[in-house]
Amino acid sequence: MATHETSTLYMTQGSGNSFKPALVASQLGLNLNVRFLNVLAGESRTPEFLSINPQGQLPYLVLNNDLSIGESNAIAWYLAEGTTLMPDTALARAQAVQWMNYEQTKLEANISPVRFFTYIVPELQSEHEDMIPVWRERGNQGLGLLNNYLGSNDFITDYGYSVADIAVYGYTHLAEEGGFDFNEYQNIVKWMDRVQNQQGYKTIAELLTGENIQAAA
Ligand SMILES: N[C@@H](CCC(=O)N[C@@H](CS)C(=O)NCC(=O)O)C(=O)O
Repeated sequence: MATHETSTLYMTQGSGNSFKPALVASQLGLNLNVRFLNVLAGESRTPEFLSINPQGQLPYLVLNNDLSIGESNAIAWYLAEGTTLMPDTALARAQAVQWMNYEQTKLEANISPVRFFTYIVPELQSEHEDMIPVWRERGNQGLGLLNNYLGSNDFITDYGYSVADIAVYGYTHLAEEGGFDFNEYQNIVKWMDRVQNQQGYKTIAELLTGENIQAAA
């Protein structure tokens, strides 16, 4: 397994995207240096952080040789490489990529902004009244298809629990905070329970505390 002790993972609290690599690290017992930036205070757009990540987004992983990786799913994938969280067949890895793209385009893309503007900064909701029902409708379409899939699949890929479950779980499990109704999605509820019962699982509140990630117990 690669050593990550001199790598730094930049994250922001409360974020389903930052939670993904943090949960991978927790479940694998990786010791990572972490730095938390306050997005609401503009810390992701300072000249200092933009010189590290020109996209100004979190999470972001800076490796000990100054190479770096953006995008939550890419960072999670990198950390999972060579571990039990990486599917072990070409087909299952392709399924993982398929669903990790689905997560970004159909789930996160809709759940994240609704949750952000209704739960994290509700004072800004009025500026997005036109888009909130659109994000909700699209998010429900995304959750509905995932729910159908999980009716006949215990995990995201045929390999079993993997980095793909963590990626899809990242924002899916926060959907109620965006007003999505899990009563409609009982297969997702059962799958979330399976994720939460995996070795080394910690909640977003436990992992995104502002402290370094500790090795899994
Ligand atoms: N597709 C990216 C999205 C990253 C993203 O939107 N990050 C948000 C926090 S959840 C952010 O950094 N916002 C601050 C900014 O854009 O300045 C990923 O999966 O990592």
